[in-house]
This record gives sequence, structure tokens and C-alpha cells, in this order.
Amino acid sequence: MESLVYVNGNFVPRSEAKVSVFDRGYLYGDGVFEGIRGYDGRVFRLDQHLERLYRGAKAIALEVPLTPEELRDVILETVRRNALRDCYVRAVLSRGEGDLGLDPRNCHFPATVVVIADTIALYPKEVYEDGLEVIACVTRRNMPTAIDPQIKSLNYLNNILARIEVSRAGAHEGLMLNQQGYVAEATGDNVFIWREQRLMTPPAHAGLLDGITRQVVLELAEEMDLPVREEMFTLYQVYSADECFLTGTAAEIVPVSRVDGRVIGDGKPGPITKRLTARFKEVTVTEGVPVG
Ligand code: PXG
Repeated sequence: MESLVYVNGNFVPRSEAKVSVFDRGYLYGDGVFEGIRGYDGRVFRLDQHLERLYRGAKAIALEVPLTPEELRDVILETVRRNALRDCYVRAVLSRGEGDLGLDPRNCHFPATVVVIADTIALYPKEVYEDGLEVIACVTRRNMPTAIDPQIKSLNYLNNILARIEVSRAGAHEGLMLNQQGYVAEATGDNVFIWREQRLMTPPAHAGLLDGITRQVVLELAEEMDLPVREEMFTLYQVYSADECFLTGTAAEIVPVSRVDGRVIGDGKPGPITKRLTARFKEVTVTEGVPVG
């Protein structure tokens, strides 16, 4: 059966789920989005995702026609109508349909609201056992003084350019450095290293998306009494780390086995990565908002 997609107030079959070619999301990447996961009939960290989405909308001066509570209900309803227990939800807000020209005042309709509930598998299953092959990308993370990476905007071209480098190198993922050359994040995930008995991840002001999975891992590390630092680090510190892993809603926690050909630790998921992954699995199936 075809999946149902929420488009501006209606649930329509996937093949009929369409927005105008005059939509500013399509014309200019003028909008924001979220990727959210459902586990065993519960939507994980739904309120944090909604907060980030509405903060991003505010930052780009996009007026959302639904309140966060209404959109929350729409997301849960979309999952329910598709009878999915494990899923990936994409919520997309674009400024809407209008005449050509950059000025948002050319926009005559309310913002476009789309909610898709589907499934996602970002990496092949083996990499969760064997680890990812990662490269450092030449494309830098865009500066916070341009589009702030905290805004999960529909402009992902910078990250897509980095992702093209990754595919051309035959790797699984890529690290993106900030303008100063410090490691910021991966193309669609955050990065952690375990080094000198400390867990480290770059701080949000390094110019990265403050990922919700990143926040969960920081909470779990604290709960497990692991020493944690949000601190800038260089590729040297990644190459010489004992463990490295990436985090993201789609990726979850995924071990890294090699970076630019350097084997991380013994090339297998390390004990800290494994412990965090095990705890992460527990919280994802127990703490989300029940779909009902
Ligand atoms: N950094 C970037 C640049 C991202 O886009 C993350 C980190 C992880 O954040 P969360 O909140 O998910 O822990 C993201 C997440 C997709 C897709 O296709 C989206 C992301 C990652 C991978 C795939 O929807 N964004």
C-alpha cells in the first residue's frame, strides 16, 4: 500500500504528494526541516526536534501556520496513519509558493508544511560491526556568519558537495573542518572521539549542527560517569584517538574504523562506543512519545 504524506492540511498518497514548482523551498532552498526517528511505536525526542525546527523557522523569519502542538499532533498522526512502529519522519517547512524574486514578500501563500513518515537505512548494516571508513573533506563547513549551521535549512548544498567527495573517494563518510581547520562534524552527523580517557566532541560554536543524538550521547556519558569535554580538536587528535564514532538521528551511533587511512584504535568498535550504543538502544525504545 502507498504511504500517506501530510501536505498542507491533507493526508495524500505518496504519488499525489506534490508542491508547486513556484514553492520557495524548491526555488531557493528557503525553508527548514527535521529528521526524526520512531522506535517501537514511540517518537524519539519529538519535543527537542520541534524546538529546533521552530527556532530555525524563527531565525529565517518563516511564519509557521501551525503551532508546535499542532505540528506535534500532525507528526504523530502521520506515523499512526502509516502504521509504522520503526520509522524516519521528515518534517519540512518552506516559505511557500510565490512569484519569482528573492524577496519573501513575493510569497502569497502560507508556508508549505509537509510531513513524511518512511524508513531509512543510512549505511550498510556491516558498518555498525566493522566501523566506517571516513575521509577529511576539502569542502569546509559553512561559516556561522553565513547560514548558521544551527539552522537545519533546506540549503544542504555545502554538505552535499562534501558528500560527493566522500563517494568519489569510495569512503562511507567525511569529516568537515571549520574555517579555522578544527574538526566540526561529519556531512550529516556529529563526531565524537575517545582519547586520553576522555570523551570529546566539538562545541556548537565550532560551527556545527547541535545534533539531538549528540545531546543524548552527552547525557548518557554523564549518566555513565565518563569524563566529557566539548572542546575543539584537530585531525591529528582524531587520527591518534582510541575510539571515534558519529551520531545522528538517521545514523544513530556508528563506529569509525579508519580516518584518511589511519586505523582508529584496533580498527574495531571500542568498549566506550559499545557501551554508549547499548545504552542508546535502551533509551530509544523506552523514552519516546507513544504514537498511540
Ligand atoms: N550534522 C548535520 C549537518 C546534520 O544534518 C546531524 C549533524 C545530526 O543531528 P541529529 O539531530 O539528527 O542528531 C545532522 C542530521 C536526512 C538526514 O537525510 C538528515 C541528517 C543526517 C542524515 C540524514 O534526513 N541531519
